[in-house]
Amino acid sequence: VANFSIIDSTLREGEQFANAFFDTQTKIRIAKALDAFGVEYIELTSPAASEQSRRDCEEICKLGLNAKVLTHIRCHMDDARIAVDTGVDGVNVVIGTSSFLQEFSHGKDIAYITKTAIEVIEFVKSKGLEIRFSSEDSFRSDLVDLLSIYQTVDRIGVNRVGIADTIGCANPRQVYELVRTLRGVISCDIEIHLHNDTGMAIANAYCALEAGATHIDTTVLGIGERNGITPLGGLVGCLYAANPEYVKDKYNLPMLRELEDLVAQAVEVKAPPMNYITGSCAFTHTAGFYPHPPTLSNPAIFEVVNPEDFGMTRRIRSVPAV
Ligand code: HCA
Ligand code: CU
Repeated sequence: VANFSIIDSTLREGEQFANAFFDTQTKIRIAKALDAFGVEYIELTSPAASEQSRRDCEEICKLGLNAKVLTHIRCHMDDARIAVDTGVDGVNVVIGTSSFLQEFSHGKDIAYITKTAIEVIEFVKSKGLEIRFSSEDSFRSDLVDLLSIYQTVDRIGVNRVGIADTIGCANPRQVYELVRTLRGVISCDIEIHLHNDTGMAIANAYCALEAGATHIDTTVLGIGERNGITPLGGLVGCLYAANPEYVKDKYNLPMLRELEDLVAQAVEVKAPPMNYITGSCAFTHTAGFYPHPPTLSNPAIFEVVNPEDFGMTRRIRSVPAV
């Protein structure tokens, strides 16, 4: 898979993590580090959420990052009006489409959702900004409803539609099928947002790309609502395994560790030692079970990732032969 973009949502989805309270300076540091790593997009909390989030959004837009800055809003004209004045490059709009959310969140039917979506999309486009339309809880939404609303917004000209596995219930085969089906009926780009409740978020993201998705949502260390979404490090590791040269070229891989440390500190967690790529034991090999440890002569025998590409070092641990 190639030609994908990462939309990092550490400063939006990540703000919903149990222990996340980012002040302005912390948000700026994280945004700069994400930009230096090379993610294509940074998604920020809705400026309609609070006066502080609106000001922080404006500050981050003024940094002049290479990454495009998006903000994430409900599908509502009040929020859209605030969003377009912040200086963002684009707006990620979301509305619940499953029967659960139609009933418990906004109480609106598909006809109403479609009408509001058109109004918001036309408005954001008229300001010359990028626009994505996403349906929350896509995997428990009626497929006919979903395809119909996506086709409508595709026709009026969104940059992307988004699929969200809000409760983390999807498996790779279901993700592949939904993205593939959608790919067949619309022409705009496809973004996907995957929660990790059952540990599927990286595999699901990979399958989405194979099926034709173009944009993947991540957060640093996977932080987010409940146990979070697709982790940036794990996704990049998995894409590297598939195409090392391409991924090395696209991202500043040796920065991953620093970026993760920054976010770990900000939310006061310790990344687990067995974390993908950056974990303290990710490149620790235990010698002693073979008379001549093969990892010493040719690391590739037991390594899919070359630690040096991520600025990490290999460690050979000797245990006495048993
Ligand atoms: C939310 C829910 C969301 C949205 C995802 C999206 C989800 O906090 O608004 O915009 O695609 O998981 O459904 O994060
Ligand atoms: Cu989410």
